[in-house]
Amino acid sequence: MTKARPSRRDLLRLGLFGALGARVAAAAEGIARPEGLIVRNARPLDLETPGAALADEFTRNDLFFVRSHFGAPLIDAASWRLRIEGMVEAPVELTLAQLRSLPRASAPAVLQCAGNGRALFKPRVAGAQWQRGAVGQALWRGVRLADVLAKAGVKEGAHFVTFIPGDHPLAETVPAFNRSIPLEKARKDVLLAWEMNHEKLSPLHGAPLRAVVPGWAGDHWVKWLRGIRVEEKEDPGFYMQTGYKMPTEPIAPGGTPKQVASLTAVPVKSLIARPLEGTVVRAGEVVVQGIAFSGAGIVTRVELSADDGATWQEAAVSPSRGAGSWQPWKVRWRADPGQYSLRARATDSTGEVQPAEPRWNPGGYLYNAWDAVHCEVRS
Ligand SMILES: Nc1nc2c(c(=O)[nH]1)N[C@H]1C(S)=C(S)[C@@H](COP(=O)(O)O)O[C@H]1N2
Ligand SMILES: [Mo]
Repeated sequence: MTKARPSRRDLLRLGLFGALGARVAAAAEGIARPEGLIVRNARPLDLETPGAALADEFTRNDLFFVRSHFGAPLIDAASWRLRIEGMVEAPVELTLAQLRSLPRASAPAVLQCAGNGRALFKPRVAGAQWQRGAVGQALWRGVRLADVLAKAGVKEGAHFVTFIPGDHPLAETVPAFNRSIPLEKARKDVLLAWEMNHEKLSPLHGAPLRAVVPGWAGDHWVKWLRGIRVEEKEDPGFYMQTGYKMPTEPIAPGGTPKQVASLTAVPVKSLIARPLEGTVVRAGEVVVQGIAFSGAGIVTRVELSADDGATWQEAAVSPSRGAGSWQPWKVRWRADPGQYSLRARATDSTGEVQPAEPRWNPGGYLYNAWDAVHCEVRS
């Protein structure tokens, strides 16, 4: 049977529905799915960056991991507004053009999903089974949240800002992805970005505007922003009160925490980008390289072990490009023929060292045990 007129569903698929009005919810099916990414979930769309892309200082936009709870909404940028409300002197609504008239700001920053590495926890933890690639670095460009807040004037007694998202839960009983950060962090280095690696932000990554929260896990980087609410307390909804919590004390794998706290900065972590997992390399001098980052400071040291941590070799680490960015590292490894498990561990400026074992937690968050890549060396 042929249909005379396209249905709403057809329009969504063609990506045309956004033109019919602002704030229209749509499934991600209306937006072309980038190729070359590993599909961890089809609905909602969770796509992982392949290991090979971790060798780039800036992750290509088309290889940048995607995580969304409800799918990307299609938003008409022309009628879109950002509303600043709550504990402010005067609520304001800003168009993209008005935002662009503020002083521009940009920053290289690592976006890592809180659940990156979840698949590596034992016992297994429920949730998207990310391995190593729910992470990437981009050059983000937009305006400082501090400047936007100043436009509305923050009132005395405010302590948090809540990002109000434009994506829609699939059922009314499902809470929206409201996320709060302390006002102090909001004013320090948070950006509202419309550009990623010199390209217009794509619908999957939060167009027209997203939060960039350097050093903090991806759950704070709210996409498809529609409002900023200044508040005394953090948002009372599910995603602040129940989701994204970590035990305050270490617990045994499989255990139940006594007390939990909200996630903030990502702990120090290094990843090996070359050689690639499962490859064969030539004996002799092998270049091992990767990236390392820490939300708490800068990376001061990266070491490589080819004998499960018995001995370590110092890598050359590139200087930091700023808070929340990642630092490439490289080391020449003298390799004899054999099977190897290469391990990397980083240390940051606060003295934190990547641990041998992950800190198991029921959400499977913030995995940062020594990275591992297996390779065979042949003469
Ligand atoms: N509005 C909205 N923002 C969101 C999410 C979401 O589901 N809805 N997911 C968050 C999570 S958990 C992560 S890890 C990052 C992923 O950003 P990316 O898809 O650009 O990589 O977006 C965050 N921002
Ligand atoms: Mo995430």
